[in-house]
Amino acid sequence: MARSPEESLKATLGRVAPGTPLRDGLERILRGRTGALIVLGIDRTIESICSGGFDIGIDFSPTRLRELAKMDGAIICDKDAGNILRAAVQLVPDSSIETQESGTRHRTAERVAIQTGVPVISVSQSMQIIALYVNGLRHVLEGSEKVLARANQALATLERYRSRLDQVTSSLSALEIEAMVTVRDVAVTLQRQEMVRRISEEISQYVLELGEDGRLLSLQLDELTVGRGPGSDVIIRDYAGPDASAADIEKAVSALVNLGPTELIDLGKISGIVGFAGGEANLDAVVQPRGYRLLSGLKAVPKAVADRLVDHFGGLQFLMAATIDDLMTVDGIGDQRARTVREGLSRMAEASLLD
Ligand code: 3AT
Ligand code: 3AT
Ligand code: MN
Repeated sequence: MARSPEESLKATLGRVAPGTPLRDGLERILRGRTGALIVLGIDRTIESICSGGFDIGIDFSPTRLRELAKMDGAIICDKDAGNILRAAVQLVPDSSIETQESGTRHRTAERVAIQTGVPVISVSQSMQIIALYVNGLRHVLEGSEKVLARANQALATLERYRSRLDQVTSSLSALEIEAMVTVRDVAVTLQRQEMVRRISEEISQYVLELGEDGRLLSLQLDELTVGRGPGSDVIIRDYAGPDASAADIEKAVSALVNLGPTELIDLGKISGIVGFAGGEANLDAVVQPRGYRLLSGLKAVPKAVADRLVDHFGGLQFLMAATIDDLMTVDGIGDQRARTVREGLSRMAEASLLD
């Protein structure tokens, strides 16, 4: 399973988070002003670029790491920094790999990370910073106060985005029941979904990065993400048309996720991802949902049954109009379930009238 550089960076951030022995060791090195070059993992490629040094093979401890960092050269740990395997190693990565860094320690760190895919940590003696190199990414570790300040700002943003998302989502539900949804309503809801997803993602990275200093933040994030309801995939499925396959939906979701920040403002672009033609000019066209999202709100209706209902009736409007007898003609819908669906849909219709 190949991970993206961003995912590998996140995993590494977790390993060096405050509260871990590795972070403790790195802080000690920083305070001792010796600097260090630490490789997190060993494989064939790493072996092949190691020269000199000596085998150690002891349990990891912060003080051991700090003592070994007094020597020149790199320290090799295993992937989870449970053991220190080697020290005083000269690393000889491929010198044709481009690097933006200047000092030999940092040039080496960047090249080794790119060449091997194994995370490398540098503690700079001259600049007093700890940096992670993961594939082509570089991330400077900051103190928890700084990260928390940024995280709290993001949290306030999430709070605003979340309340706006709740607004557009309940308005979409009401419009769906009244059969008055426009392409714009769908695009705006997806846009808001994605904005909330992005900022939540950013905060969960801070949570990882903060380790034991991020517990409160993690609770706050949980609180702001509960009850978010179905994701973008369900909305897209509602509007992508009956011929869209699961793979099509997946592709659309990843297109949404990969939109640049300015593209995400463009509702025409988002409507195109769902499969609506005409872009910007077509935003006021009225469209009908299949009904997956609203049905997913009925706890007593399993997904497979909801799928069959939508397949059978072809759209939310027909479902809303269906009698209990109509509903019972669908496979897997008995008397009991038909009533539950009927009542559920009626309740939603009433709720939308009250809004
Ligand atoms: P000292 O006795 O400490 O001066 P050393 O052999 O222990 O020498 P270090 O590993 O302490 O060497 O490295 C000291 C500096 O030498 C670090 C770097 O700026 C420079 N240096 C080492 N290897 C190279 C290299 N291959 N190319 C350019 N500069 C290098
Ligand atoms: P500082 O910011 O000064 O800590 P730097 O990138 O300027 O880092 P230097 O050239 O000053 O790096 O080298 C500092 C030490 O880094 C010297 C040596 O212990 C270690 N180092 C540098 N290159 C390698 C390498 N290829 N393998 C192992 N250790 C290295
Ligand atoms: Mn230097």
